Amino acid sequence: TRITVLAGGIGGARFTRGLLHHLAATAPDTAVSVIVNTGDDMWLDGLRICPDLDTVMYTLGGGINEEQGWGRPEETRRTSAEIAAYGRGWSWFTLGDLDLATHIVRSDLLRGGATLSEATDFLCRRWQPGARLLPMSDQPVETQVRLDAAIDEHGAGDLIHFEEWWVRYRAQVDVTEFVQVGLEHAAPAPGVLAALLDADLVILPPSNPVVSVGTILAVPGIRDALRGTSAPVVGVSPIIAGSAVRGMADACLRTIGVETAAEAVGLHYGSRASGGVLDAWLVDETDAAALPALAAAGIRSAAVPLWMRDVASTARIAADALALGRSVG
Ligand code: GDP
Ligand code: FO1
Ligand code: CA
Repeated sequence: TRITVLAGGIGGARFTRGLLHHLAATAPDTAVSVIVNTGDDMWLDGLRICPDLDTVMYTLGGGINEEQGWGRPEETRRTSAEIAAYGRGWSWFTLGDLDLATHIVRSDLLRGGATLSEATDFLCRRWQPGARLLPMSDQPVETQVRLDAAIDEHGAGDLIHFEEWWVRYRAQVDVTEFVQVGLEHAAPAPGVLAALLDADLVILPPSNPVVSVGTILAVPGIRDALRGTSAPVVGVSPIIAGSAVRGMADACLRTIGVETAAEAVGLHYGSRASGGVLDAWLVDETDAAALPALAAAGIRSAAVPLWMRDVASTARIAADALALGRSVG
């Protein structure tokens, strides 16, 4: 059996860890591929940083800083502080000293001519994540946000990197749009389309629907492959009881005019029968009132607990997503 997941950072990584845990106990010969958002990637201090790829790799490989959700446990910020002392880098974006080794190795490989897919495979040889990690594209695609008003050294209407808006401004300043710079030169990375077309089940985990899954779907060819696959496509809501749970996804949804609600996000993805990408949508038990509207839109749904409290509770969510997938497939 082949299962493919479209993931951002923390939400996608934690869901996939639960999925692998569930599969290890029930269907150990299942092959899982994870197509990962690379729109958050950037060059910083001469290094290629891939936040979502690294979060997925460390989470699945047992090397994640659990409290923080990204980076490695017990890192020091000494190197970051030294770079800041030179007045270089982004003082508000910290690269831990252990994480820096990953960026150094990846950047070395890229400068030597490797593709991002090849560099990712190389890093995964150490971390053994238990799933195949596929960057959405080997070409750089950068998510930028357009500022509504001037702030610091930026003017109204300027585009800044998504991570600057997210980390420096905590998504607390208004933006008018998200722009994926480089999309027109981007193609799905090797293996991405096959992972969608040859899958037995495709899962949209509880990742940010705008800047994680939305960015992956924007890569030319990916949305069509998802719409065209014979596999059922099941989504898991990243919104519980009108809240984005962890992080500021509500600010992203507001910007694109979608309410922060499980029902609204499900309808935003839409049913495959009517131009969207979903066959089924798993919502939290507290969002059961969304079921009739989803059914009316042609999306099969079910309401179960969706808090990823630990690996065991997350494995249960993955089992429920698989069951919902089987019910449409
Ligand atoms: P990022 O790249 O680190 O922001 O990670 P993702 O895009 O993969 O996922 C972030 C999203 O995960 C957040 O916006 C939340 O909506 C969602 N999320 C986080 N924790 C939970 C949880 O316990 N349950 C559910 N259902 N969603 C969650
Ligand atoms: N998130 C922060 O809030 N502050 C940071 O300083 C920060 C550094 C960082 C370094 C490497 C990495 O892989 C991730 C990092 N993150 C940091 C997390 C992160 O980039 C974002 O939370 C997500 O990409 C948002 O989608
Ligand atoms: Ca991210």
